[in-house]
Amino acid sequence: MAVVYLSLGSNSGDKVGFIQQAVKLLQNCDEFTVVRTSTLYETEPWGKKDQEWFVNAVIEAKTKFSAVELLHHCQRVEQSLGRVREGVPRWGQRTIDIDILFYGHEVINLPELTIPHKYMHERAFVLVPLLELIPLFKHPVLNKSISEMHEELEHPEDVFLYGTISV
Ligand code: A4P
Ligand code: MG
Repeated sequence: MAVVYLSLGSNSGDKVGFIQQAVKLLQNCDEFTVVRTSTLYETEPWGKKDQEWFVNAVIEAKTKFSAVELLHHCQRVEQSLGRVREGVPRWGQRTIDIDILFYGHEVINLPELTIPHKYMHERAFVLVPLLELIPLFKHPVLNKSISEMHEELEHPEDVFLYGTISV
């Protein structure tokens, strides 16, 4: 069993509904159990600014999946919620995006999978919800806690409390 942290984001349609459905679908199997969820946040787009605001959350889960199996599990859930990748620019609009932030303390560098997630330390929409769950957890490559990474954000995008996940 590995303890993992996933980032969920949506900026199209019923954003909160997509996040709640994603949480349900993710744990609709024996290999993945949600342990805790952060609250939901309304967040300014990071990266590509000229698009709708996002709703974001982070979940803590236990899984029997390997890291690559977990990526494929997340991608299946994205697909079943109607995520279209073709023709949409990088960092562009999406019904649901599920990123793996941490897989235990492992460091993974594969062509299709980088863990810890390569931009997580630059993103308030990831660090603020993570602060609720694991403020003292240390990034295994940067060797900094979530609190430290949050304090060091230079130009954090706006992040507002939005509500709680109910599944
Ligand atoms: N991939 C590599 N590592 C990982 C990982 N740790 N978790 C690969 C998930 N996927 C990982 O992702 C592209 C490829 O990344 C995948 O095929 C996978 O093999 P994608 O989801 O197809 O494309 P993307 O999401 O458009 O690109 P990318 O670079 O993953 O973007 P991000 O990092 O997901 O960022 N602003 C706010 N406020 N809130 C957001 O949620 N999200 C993004 C997307 C940008 N701005 C945002 C938000
Ligand atoms: Mg992604």
